[in-house]
Amino acid sequence: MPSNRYFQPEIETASRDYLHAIQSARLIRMVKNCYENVPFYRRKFDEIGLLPEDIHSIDDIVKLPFTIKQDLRDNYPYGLFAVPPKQLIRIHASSGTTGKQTVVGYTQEDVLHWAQGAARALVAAGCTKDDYVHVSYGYGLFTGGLGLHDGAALLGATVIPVSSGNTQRQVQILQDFHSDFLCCTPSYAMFIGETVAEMGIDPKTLPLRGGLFGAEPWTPNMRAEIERLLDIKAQDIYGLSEIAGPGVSYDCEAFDGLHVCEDYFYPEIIDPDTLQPLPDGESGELVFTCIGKEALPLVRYRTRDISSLTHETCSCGRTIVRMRKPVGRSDDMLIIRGVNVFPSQVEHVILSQGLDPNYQIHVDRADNLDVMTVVVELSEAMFSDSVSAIEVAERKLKNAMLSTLGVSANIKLVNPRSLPRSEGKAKRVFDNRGLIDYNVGNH
Ligand code: DLL
Repeated sequence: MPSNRYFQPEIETASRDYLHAIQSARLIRMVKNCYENVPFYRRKFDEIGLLPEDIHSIDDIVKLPFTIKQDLRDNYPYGLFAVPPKQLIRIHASSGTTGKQTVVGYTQEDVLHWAQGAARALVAAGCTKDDYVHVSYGYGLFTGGLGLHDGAALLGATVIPVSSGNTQRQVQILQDFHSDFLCCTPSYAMFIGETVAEMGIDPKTLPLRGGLFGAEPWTPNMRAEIERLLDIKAQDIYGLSEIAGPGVSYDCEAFDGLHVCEDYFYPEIIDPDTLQPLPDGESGELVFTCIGKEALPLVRYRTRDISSLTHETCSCGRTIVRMRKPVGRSDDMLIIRGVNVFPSQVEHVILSQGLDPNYQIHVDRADNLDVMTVVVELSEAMFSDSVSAIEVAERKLKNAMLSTLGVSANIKLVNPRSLPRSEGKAKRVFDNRGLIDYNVGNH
C-alpha cells in the first residue's frame, strides 16, 4: 500500500542506485572536508595511511576509522568543527553520564537538512500544513524542542512551542489551542494522558490525532497505553544530538522499523567487539556517518544504541533503509551478579504481569553482593484488591523476573501515582554501587 504520506518522495522512495550515487558523492566530499578542515581527522587518517583519494564510493566507508563520544569530549567544545564560527547558526549540547557536555554545531544547510528529517517524520505520522503541532519537548540546548519546531515550521504547520512542564497547563492548551499533534518523550506523553484523566476530560473530546514520541526507548505496550490515554496514533521518532536531533529516523504507518534519513545520516550496524560490519537483520551497535553535514561531519560515530537494519522496501512504499526500534543502549546495560540486564527487559516483565510501566530499578551492594530492587506502582484496580491478592501479584512478578532475567529481584509494589513523573527523559535506574551513573540526560 503506497503511502501519500511523504515529505520528500524523491528521496524517501528513490531507487537504491540513486541513493548509492548521492551517498557516494557526499561521502567523497565529506572525507575531503574532514581531511582539510579537522586536524583530529587528518591525524586519524594519517595514522592508517588513508588519503581522501582512497574513497571512491559509499562502499569505501569501511576503510574509515570510528569516532566515539570521548573524542567529542577530548575536543570540547568546538575542536571537531569543520567550519569557522561565522558559518555556524546554532549550537546544541547534550549532557552525558560523566564529565563535560557534548557540544554540536550547525550551519544553515545543516539545520535545513535536520528540519527536513523532522518534517519527513511529521508527514509520515499524518501531519499536514493545516495542523497545529504542540511541541512539549524541552527547548534549549537539548535538540528535542527546536528540532520538532523547525520540522513543523518547514512543513508549514502551525507550531505551538509549549516546551515541557506545567502539565495541567499543557492539557488546557491541548484543548483550547486545538493541538492536532503532540511531540514529547513517551514518558511525558503518559503523564499528560494521566493528567487528562485526572482533570476529568474525555480524551475523545480532544482534537489531538497523533503524536511523535522519542528521545528514550519505549515498548509497544507503552505505545498502546499512550494511544489509549490520549486517543491518538503514537509514532516513534529517533535521533541523537551528535548526528542531528529528532528526525534521524522515524516510524511510518506500517510500524515496521524506523526509516533512516540515509541521504544525510548513513547507518551501519557493527559488532561492538570486533568492530566488523554486520549484515541486514543482525543485531549490533548502530553507527552513523554524517555524510551531508558541514559543521560537524562525524565519521562512523558509535551511538551505543542496539539495533539492526533492513534494506527491503517497506509496505508504505519507502525504499530508504529501516532500523529496528532501539531496545536499549549497550552502556545502559546493568551487570547484576554477572548477569546482563537491560532496563527494557525489566519493563517487559512488568507489562507482562498486567502492570503499567511506572517503575524504578535500584541496584545496591550488600555484603559484596549486588541486590536489585524493582519498585512498581500498583494499578488503580489492583490497589483496591485485598492484601493477600497484592502479595500474590508481588510473588508472581518476582518469579517472572527470575525466569526472564535469570537473576532475582526484590519487588516493592507501591501506591498508584506515587513514583515521580517525568517531563522529559524518564529516570528509572538508580545504581547505588558507585560504579557508573546510568542516568543520562536532564530533559
Ligand atoms: O534524544 C534527540 C531526540 C529528541 C530524539 C527528541 C527524539 C526526539 P540525545 O539527548 O543526544 O538526543 O539522546 C540520544 O537517546 O542515542 C538513544 O539512546 C536515545 N533515543 C533517542 N530517540 C530514541 C527512540 C535526543 N525513539 C539518545 N527510541 C540515543 C529509543 C531513543 N531511544
